[in-house]
Amino acid sequence: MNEEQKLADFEARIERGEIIEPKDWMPERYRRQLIRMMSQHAHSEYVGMLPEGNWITRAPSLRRKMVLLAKVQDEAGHGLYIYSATETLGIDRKELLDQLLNGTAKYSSIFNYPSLSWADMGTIGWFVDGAAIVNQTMLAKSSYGPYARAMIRICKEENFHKKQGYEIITTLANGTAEQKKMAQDAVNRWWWPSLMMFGPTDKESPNSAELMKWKVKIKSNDELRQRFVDLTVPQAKAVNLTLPDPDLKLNEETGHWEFGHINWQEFYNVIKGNGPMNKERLKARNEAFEKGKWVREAALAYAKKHNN
Ligand code: BYC
Repeated sequence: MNEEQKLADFEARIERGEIIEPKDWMPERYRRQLIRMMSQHAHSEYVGMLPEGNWITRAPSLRRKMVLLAKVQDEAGHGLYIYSATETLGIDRKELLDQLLNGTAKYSSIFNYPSLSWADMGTIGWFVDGAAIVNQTMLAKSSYGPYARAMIRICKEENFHKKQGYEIITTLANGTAEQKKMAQDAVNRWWWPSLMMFGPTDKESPNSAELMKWKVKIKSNDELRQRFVDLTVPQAKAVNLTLPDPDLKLNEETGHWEFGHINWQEFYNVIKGNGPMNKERLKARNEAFEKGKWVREAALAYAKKHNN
């Protein structure tokens, strides 16, 4: 088969809903798009440990500390699954990590915001993991097998994460006036950045058309953002917290919650590296990498000794 026939064959497979596996023929562009998206996702999990890691030593009880510790550890695991899945596309993890550590790779905008109070642990689980579930439930049906399979397990764990976050928020929202204020303040700060997690509007999204044609993404950025809003508004009402958007209103005809204008200038500013915490996040990851050098060397030496 020539290249044209191979492409037609590949697209026919996608059309039939077949799953593409690492050794199957794929267009170079499909491979590159997956490496881009999956590595950004792996980096997000890896950097995403930092805002919550910041509160492990200050959790208000032993139970909360154990749960948060387990959650942050899960995020590291998610990073590992997705780095491994990305390696099936013929790229080395070391190269991907280098790109993260030297600041040339992207990771989710959301992790460039600071976690200022204990209530942020609730809001991150509720909003950030909640948004991730909406996005990743779709990605579990993605056309690339290793990515889709990683998403199934990740989504199961994210469901626990979301519940632990909502539980923290429910406790605070039903607590003292001060606790309720703390919960509301966290909701006010994390709401808009959470909506930005889904990426630019469909009109402004350069990659969506190609990714949807090849069923890497099954739903568009705007469709997923809307689903997240529709799911979250009733949850906020149930705990008597207000979402910081005066334009939120239910459209009785469509059944969807309409929402106000997203500050896209802020989004682009954050993904260009100028968000409130971009520099600190990269610094923390670089320091951790340096501090872990002796562990990597020891592990390699051990493996060498015992494999010989
Ligand atoms: N942040 O054409 P578009 C977690 C970039 S972690 C930064 O729409 P696409 C968790 C985009 O990359 C889970 N950059 O792109 C962990 C592109 O730039 P390049 C995080 C963003 O790929 C710890 C440009 O903007 N989830 O759950 O079609 C604790 C144009 O965008 C963002 C994932 O990573 C953003 N928010 O769609 C708690 C999901 N949005 O590459 C929780 C996997 C867009 O052309 N990724 N950009 O230079 C995806 O689903 C898709 O890649 C996106 C973007 C929806 C994010």
